[in-house]
Amino acid sequence: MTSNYVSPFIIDEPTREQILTGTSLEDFLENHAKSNPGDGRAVSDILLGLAKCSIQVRETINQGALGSAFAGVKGSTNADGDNQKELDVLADDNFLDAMRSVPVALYGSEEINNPVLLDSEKKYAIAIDPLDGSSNIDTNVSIGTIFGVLPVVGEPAKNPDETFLQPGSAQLAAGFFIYGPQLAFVVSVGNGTHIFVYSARSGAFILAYENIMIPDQTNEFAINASNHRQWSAKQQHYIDELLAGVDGPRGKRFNMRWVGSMVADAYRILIRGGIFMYPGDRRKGYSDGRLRLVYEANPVSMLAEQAGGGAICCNKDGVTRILDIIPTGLHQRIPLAFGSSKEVDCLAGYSKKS
Ligand code: AHM
Ligand code: MG
Repeated sequence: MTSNYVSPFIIDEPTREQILTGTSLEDFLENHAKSNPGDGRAVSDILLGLAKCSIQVRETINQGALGSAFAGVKGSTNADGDNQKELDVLADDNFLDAMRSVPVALYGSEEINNPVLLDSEKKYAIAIDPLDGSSNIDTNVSIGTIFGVLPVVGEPAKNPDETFLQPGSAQLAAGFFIYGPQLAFVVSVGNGTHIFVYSARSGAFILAYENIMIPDQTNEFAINASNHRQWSAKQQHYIDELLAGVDGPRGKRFNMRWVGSMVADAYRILIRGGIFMYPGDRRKGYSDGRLRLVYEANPVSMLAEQAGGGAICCNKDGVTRILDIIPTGLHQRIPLAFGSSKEVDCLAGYSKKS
């Protein structure tokens, strides 16, 4: 049977990829290495190692329920008591292996209780959540990998924890991969936040947004509103005033989005603004929220700040910039809010009110 059907997806015009400058991640990192004689080369090698691994992880994710990695719950729990899925563990194994061939001394992961010593002679450490949003794995919703790169301090073989107890401001680089409709890499090496999109056509990550800036104002918020009754009075008051819309004190309607994968909510906020919150609440084990300081809050806070946004912790002690907090443990949780700078300031104002 013959058909005259012509796919609308086959086009002769240049794609946006061809029109873009065509800067690949490799070019970008080579430039970073050359212009930063100190840590630049090592950081670039680590980022490239992570990026290559993300392509493998993405291939596994793309198989979905047809692949063996979607077999479901592995029957074990991670350091925080969450059920581990096959894919959580597989992603962790893949990234751990990838870090063996780059200058990483220590690997601190959500999926492993204690940091893993890879090579005590190396000078860098990686803090990673290999699969963020893992409750979305089976639901075909975006998930991701989020990480920060730290300089090693002290003696990694004797006291591996010490390196991970540095504040987020010590991060040399941070980023996340998002396994969504596109495979994208959001990264900062301390000079802005940039977004690379993976091109299957060229087999490379291509710079799609250079120096992305989060709009400073927003009318969109992200929070798991089902926890409303468990929040502090100040947190409830802030959200209630957003929900009051044009008739309330904020005088405008706010929209809500909650993916349940922080990386996906963060990507949306980078693209069009918004505020993300996971505050502490009264549920058992949730007094400091759900997100982990060292490998979730710190990387996303560096990316938000480098994109002109804000990132704070609001709790009973007041308001603190996330990147200034000295961690007490690799798996420590922290109440987290980040996003459009004026909205983050506004939330801080509510948290300070008596
Ligand atoms: P995870 O690292 O175990 O996937 O947990 C972190 C995730 C975030 O990606 C997301 O923002 C949050 O947990 C969702 O929590 P909840 O299910 O309470 O809405
Ligand atoms: Mg996870």
